[in-house]
Amino acid sequence: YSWQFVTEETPGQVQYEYAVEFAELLEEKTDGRVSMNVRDFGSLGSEVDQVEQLQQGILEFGIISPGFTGGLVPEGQVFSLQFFFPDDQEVTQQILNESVALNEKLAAFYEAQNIKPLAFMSEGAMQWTGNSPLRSPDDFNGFKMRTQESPLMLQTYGAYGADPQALSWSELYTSLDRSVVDGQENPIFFIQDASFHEVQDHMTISNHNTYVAMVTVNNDLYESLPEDIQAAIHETIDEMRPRGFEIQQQLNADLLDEIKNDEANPTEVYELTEEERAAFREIQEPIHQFFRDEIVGDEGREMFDLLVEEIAEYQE
Ligand code: 6CS
Repeated sequence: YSWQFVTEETPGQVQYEYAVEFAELLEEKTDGRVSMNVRDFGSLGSEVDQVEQLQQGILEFGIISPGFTGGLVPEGQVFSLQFFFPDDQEVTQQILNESVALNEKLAAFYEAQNIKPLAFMSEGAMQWTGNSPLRSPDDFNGFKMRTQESPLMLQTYGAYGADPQALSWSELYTSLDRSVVDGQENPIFFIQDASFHEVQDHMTISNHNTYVAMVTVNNDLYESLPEDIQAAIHETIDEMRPRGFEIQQQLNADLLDEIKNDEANPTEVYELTEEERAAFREIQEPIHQFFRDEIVGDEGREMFDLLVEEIAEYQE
């Protein structure tokens, strides 16, 4: 088997580093029956183009962000909800690993689109950057916020009074530089590695969401594989779980220091207090309910209700 593995990121970033280690481990476990080619982001088009190629089986494996499948699998927009998963990244990763709502129910919605999620991984807590300070919901009034292609994500920023706009990240540096947009959200490692801090004056440690990506395989391909290869894929996924977490933790910690110490590109880093976060949370909570009641159907509601129960259990 000779497979292409695409990610939405470049060398030195979480998805890419994960994919390289995953590929090596799977090749080793299958004694070379599988060979994987990790592709660089960009050569195959945008994040959305990659999802389509994965659906068609032109690409076999991919790491994709649910934010780029909002139209295709509305249920996946659960990851666009702010202040929904626990702040504690380890607890959230444990939920991502073990949740039946996500690994069975949400996975089935993707499988219906010929994409099989094998794992959900945190790339770290999300932070805001802007060309002006972002400390209260009012600061978002009229703010041109860049988001991924998810209708619900646009709505979460609309609720703060922002003027959100969906873009591929390949266009984001230039768009920030030229003030086509005023700000964006991402985990710290990505803000530094994509150099967004060079064209933004402020960074807010808001921890308003966890950046979740999915490790996926084309479903038809997966179903056609012999059992021993399927088993090797799942073993690789399981062994990579702690590695994925370590990769993001390390990169997020190291690159925060890089941003703070970058004298050529000064960025004011401000950490929201719990009280300040509460003002944002209050605006987002009705959107959790809106997702449940208006965005998804009956099966999506079952998934959501189960996930809410699971989160409550893990938080205890
Ligand atoms: O902001 C984005 O769209 C990109 N952010 C991350 C952390 N990974 C890939 C994604 O396309």
